[in-house]
Amino acid sequence: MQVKYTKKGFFVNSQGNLSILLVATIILLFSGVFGINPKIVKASSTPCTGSNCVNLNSGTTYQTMIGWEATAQVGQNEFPTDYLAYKDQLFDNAVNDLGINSLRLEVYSGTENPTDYYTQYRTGVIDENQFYSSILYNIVNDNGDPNTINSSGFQFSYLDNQMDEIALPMKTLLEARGETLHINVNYTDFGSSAFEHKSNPSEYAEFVLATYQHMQSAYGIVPDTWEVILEPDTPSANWTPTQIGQAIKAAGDRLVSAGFTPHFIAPSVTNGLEVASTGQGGNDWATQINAVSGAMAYIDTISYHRFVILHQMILKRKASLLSLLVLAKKLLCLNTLPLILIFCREI
Ligand SMILES: [Ca+2]
Ligand SMILES: [Ca+2]
Repeated sequence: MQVKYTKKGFFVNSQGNLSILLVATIILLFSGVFGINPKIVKASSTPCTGSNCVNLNSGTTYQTMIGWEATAQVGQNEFPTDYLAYKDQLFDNAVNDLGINSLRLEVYSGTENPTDYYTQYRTGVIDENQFYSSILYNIVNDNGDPNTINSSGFQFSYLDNQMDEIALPMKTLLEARGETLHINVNYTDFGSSAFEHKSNPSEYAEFVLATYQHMQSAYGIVPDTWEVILEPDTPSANWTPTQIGQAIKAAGDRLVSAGFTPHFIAPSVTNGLEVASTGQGGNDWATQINAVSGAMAYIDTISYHRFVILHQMILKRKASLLSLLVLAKKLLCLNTLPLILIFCREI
């Protein structure tokens, strides 16, 4: 596999930069894990004209990337023995070669449950299908009072696994480079249950606070950012923009009352065209969230997923999106390839 690029010629944009990173990701996977050694070829004088070329113009700047994020999964659940053989090399490549400096740690909605099903899964009491099919998003309320946390009603073993197995090793590697690890905790809810956080903003707020307090007591670390709900526009998640806004307002207020500083990310929809008034996609998530009084003040980053290609939106910035970005501060986008997710953080 080869990548060719020149210092002069066409232009550089986020798509071009991403192409380099994603190809580099493939190199990571197939050279670090499987022993293949592809080469990156840099042609400095003659613009590359092939269909697989990326030409850079260092005189033109578009977005400023402030970080690269990956999901905190390296096969530790599916291959609990095998992954031990490659994890150190993988972390080293991710930090020192790719430049990954942010992790998305997922906390599933069924974390609020009196039973620790993740530990049952990892110890063989239940199998993978049982864990992922019906248990993951089955929320059982800790008690009848959203203002009183019953700690035995929350099971953070999966979050702890991501911290222990991935975040802490990468944090150490980044600090050795003089950098810091950004921890983005992402609430996931791809299933329905009799009790729902999305229908009870004060209960969602309790869940967020319980997670912050657990991480603080267990690791002395709190989330740098909290991604409110992953892909709410999917049929299995099925959150509305108003529900997200109400959850943000309640959780933000609750965190502030407890002495934390909220930095929320939303709406994390699968179709970026629905983020703002683009005239496509049929929804207007960020604008409707903004309509909930007090919600936008807690949003640090507007997010979307690039399952729908957004060249026009990315390069030219729709005016409505621009106005929201002024209210928020950053943009988080997700790009996908089979096997791996890469996120870009930009100002
Ligand atoms: Ca509760
Ligand atoms: Ca409670």
